[in-house]
Amino acid sequence: GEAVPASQRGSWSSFLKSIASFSGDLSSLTAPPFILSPTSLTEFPAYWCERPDLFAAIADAKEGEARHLAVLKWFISTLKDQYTSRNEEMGSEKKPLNPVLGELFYAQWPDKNGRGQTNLLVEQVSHHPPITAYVIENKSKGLKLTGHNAQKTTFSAGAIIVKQIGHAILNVKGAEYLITLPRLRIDGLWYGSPYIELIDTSYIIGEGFVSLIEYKGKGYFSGKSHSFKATVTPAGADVPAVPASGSAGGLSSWYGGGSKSNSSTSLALKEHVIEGTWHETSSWTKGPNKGKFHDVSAHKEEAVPVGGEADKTMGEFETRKLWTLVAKGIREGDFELASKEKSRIENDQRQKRKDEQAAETKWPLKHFKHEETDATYERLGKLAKIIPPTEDRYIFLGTWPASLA
Ligand code: 0T9
Repeated sequence: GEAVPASQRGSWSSFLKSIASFSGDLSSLTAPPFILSPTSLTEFPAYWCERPDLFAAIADAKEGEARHLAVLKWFISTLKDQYTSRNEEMGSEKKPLNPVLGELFYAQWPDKNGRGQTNLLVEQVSHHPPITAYVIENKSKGLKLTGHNAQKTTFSAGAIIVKQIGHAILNVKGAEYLITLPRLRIDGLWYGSPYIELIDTSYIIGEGFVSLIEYKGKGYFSGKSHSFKATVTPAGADVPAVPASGSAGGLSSWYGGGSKSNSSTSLALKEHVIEGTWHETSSWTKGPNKGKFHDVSAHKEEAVPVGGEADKTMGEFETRKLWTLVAKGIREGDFELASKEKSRIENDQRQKRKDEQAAETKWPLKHFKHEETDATYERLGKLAKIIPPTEDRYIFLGTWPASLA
């Protein structure tokens, strides 16, 4: 691979071999230094809110259809940060730090121009497999996003396929939305410059409407990278059934004549279709609205503000404190420091688990309570026949740290 430093070629190719012969939790595989990111996965939920004005705009939209479309617009606007920002900042996708159980991340986007203050709280609620729970709240706007994330990875035709497990529930002044997550395909591994393409489908369901979002990349029917097509229909209309586990199912219908939209008459009139690229621009292509739907770059990105004064008050388990020296080592090319510190953290974790076992106790979650089912997921998921019919959830206990007051 061209992006692989000469001295790390051997370790990169053995890393690729171990990925290829391995399915499940990639986070624990040891990767060569050039591909390491100094950022822990606990920071990733911040991507949901790097355009706080668009998040706040949801609350200002009229309830029902207009608000559903505002949710869709905000959702699309988060994808660029979620899936292309490491490439832009570090030259390629990198392997994030694997959070420890109980790792925390707190942050806040201040009020500006009447958009209200937005708080973020993240807790690593499982280590093996890694599961991250989060809540993002803009109280003055009546907005609250609660969710959790895990991944199942497989290797196929030289690429890593990442199935996202988990979902998010958005609460807007009492109205609830279910948000499911797209699949990822990580390509460019051979060359040592991995990048993400989104594939398959995801849903937004709420306030009587269903958005089915289909993703495809370059090369599919000569499409552009990072393409999507969102079909918004009233719930109860004939939502195109997409096999949850199939790979091309959602895409084959893309140019396939659109039988779904002809199926019902009065409801079809209410259908909106939006097409474009999720990292740049998209337009209305069907339905009452014409022209531009969204231009992501028109909304300023605000990286999550952390550090500074907050540093002094940070607890041992807050991600930026916990990983300080590992991150420093990675940033400065001091991999001896990075790996020494990483081992220290991992040994400490092993000891904690041993002690807990001996005492027959379990690490207590600080901010969330785990439940096996999610009634909101079930109720809204039914409207689009989502598979699986239920998922577990992490309920936020409601206590914010004083630093975010
Ligand atoms: C939730 C997001 C998720 C987390 C990351 C797959 C991945 C871990 C999960 C899904 C966020 O909302 C969105 C963005 C990026 C996803 C990561 C990309 C990635 O490569 C890692 C996996 C675990 C790896 O580190 C694979 C090995 C690496 C060498 C390839 C770059």
